[in-house]
Amino acid sequence: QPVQPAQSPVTVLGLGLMGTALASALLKAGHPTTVWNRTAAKTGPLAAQGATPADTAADAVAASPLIIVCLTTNEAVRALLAPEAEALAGRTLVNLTNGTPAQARELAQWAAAHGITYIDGGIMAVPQMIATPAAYILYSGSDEAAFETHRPTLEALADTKWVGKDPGLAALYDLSLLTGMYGMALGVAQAFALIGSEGIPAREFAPLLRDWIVAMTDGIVPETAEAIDTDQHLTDVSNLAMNREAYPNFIQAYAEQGLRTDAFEPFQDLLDRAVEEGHGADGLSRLVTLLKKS
Ligand code: FVH
Repeated sequence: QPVQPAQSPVTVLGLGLMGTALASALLKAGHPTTVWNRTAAKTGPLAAQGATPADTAADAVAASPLIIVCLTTNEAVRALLAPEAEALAGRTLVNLTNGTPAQARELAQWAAAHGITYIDGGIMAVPQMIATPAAYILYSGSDEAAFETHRPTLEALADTKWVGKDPGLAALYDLSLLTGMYGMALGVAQAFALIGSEGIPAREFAPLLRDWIVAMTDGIVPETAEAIDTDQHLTDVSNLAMNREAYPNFIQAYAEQGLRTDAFEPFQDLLDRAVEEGHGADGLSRLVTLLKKS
């Protein structure tokens, strides 16, 4: 049976920007919330909201059946929790620290060896979005029933999306989504740098850029997915041979306008390789296969 949110105690380890937002959301949802942070002063504002600060990580772990950890890195998580394995046994550990699939799998193995239920998570939100409808958190782990037990509590943080029983999957989804974001952020930065090279105000250009990116995303994402899943990359829209010929204009324009070109040069290499390997008639979806190492 799912644990009733208002009755379920939770511990939050790590009170950085994100951990503080998580603990605050749990408190607002009525959970008795125990908090611990390496730098103890950060517990103050949460204590004022009703949280119970713990003197040690061990005390914090002992306070709740559900432990949420959100530190800078998984290396820090390992270092913090290794001495607490015995205290964690029989409890559910939800790790919302950003990391790789391999790190999540390794932590899950460590947890299983110590009788700890491990759920990995990827937060698709910034701290200010926590507990708003725009936020969601991806979860994965071998014990789906444990996730279901704690889901009502975790829903206080953000919408929950279960992605599978392999503990590495949440990190895989998380990093894949963030990869799309970083690629877009780089494109947005270069676009503003280019338009700004002639003194055009960013605010004037922003609506055009936004609408263009939204329209392109709406087309490219589903079309690329279809092409990958059917292994049909031929296109009558914008093929790689054409893009290869057009792309030098971009690099040249960046240089002429006084911008750095290095962030965008690798794309030319990719286009060249695609055409040289005989994929000139294919669309941009073909690049996915060229990004694989072998
Ligand atoms: N902030 C964000 O927008 C993103 C959104 C998506 C998810 N990320 C990930 O969340 C993890 C934590 O991020 P954060 O924003 O809370 O980060 P900081 O504010 O820098 O706080 C870091 C906390 O980690 C503690 N800590 C670091 N190293 C150790 C350690 N060796 N032992 C114990 N605690 C450690 C740190 O403690 P202190 O410096 O205050 O003593 C903070 O509590 C992260 O994976 C993001 O990628 C956030």
